[in-house]
Amino acid sequence: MNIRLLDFDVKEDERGSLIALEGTKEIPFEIRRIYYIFGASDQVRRGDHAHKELQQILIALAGSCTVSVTDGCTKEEIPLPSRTQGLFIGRMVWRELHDFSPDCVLLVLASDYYNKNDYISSYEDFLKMVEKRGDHHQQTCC
Ligand code: T46
Repeated sequence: MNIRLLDFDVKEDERGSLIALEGTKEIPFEIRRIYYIFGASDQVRRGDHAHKELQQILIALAGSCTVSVTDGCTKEEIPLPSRTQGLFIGRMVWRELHDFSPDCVLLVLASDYYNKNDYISSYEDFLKMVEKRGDHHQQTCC
């Protein structure tokens, strides 16, 4: 699946800690947009869509949440409890965000500007597009 967990380098000294992220270096794309999500309760689910082209990195700066991802075949549930890690989500991955802790602040670095046309909001349409594009190999699929 087009996802991976990135471990960030933490600069630590007696004054505290610092993480620096640069586009095309620690972040595998040019950063065109930043947004953050907060005030979500453990009852809500966010996301519920895939992106045709957008690539993103999700970082739980405070608190925690869980991200469920699927490419239409394999499924994974990834807890995001640490501000020293970022979850890269590439193209054509269906994501759902849930189990937000009350203090969760989720920072998202995105490879492009906001574009409604890049969203796939119907899971059925997503599956059709995955098949059409031949995005995964037959043998890995159920
Ligand atoms: C994703 C997950 C992790 C904007 O105006 N500009 C923006 O850049 C974004 C991301 C959203 N919006 C507006 C669109 C909606 O009226 O903010 C409102 C809430 O957005 P949405 O329902 O898409 O939020 P989530 O949390 O379901 O999804 C967002 C991103 O849209 C999505 O790309 O991967 O966070």
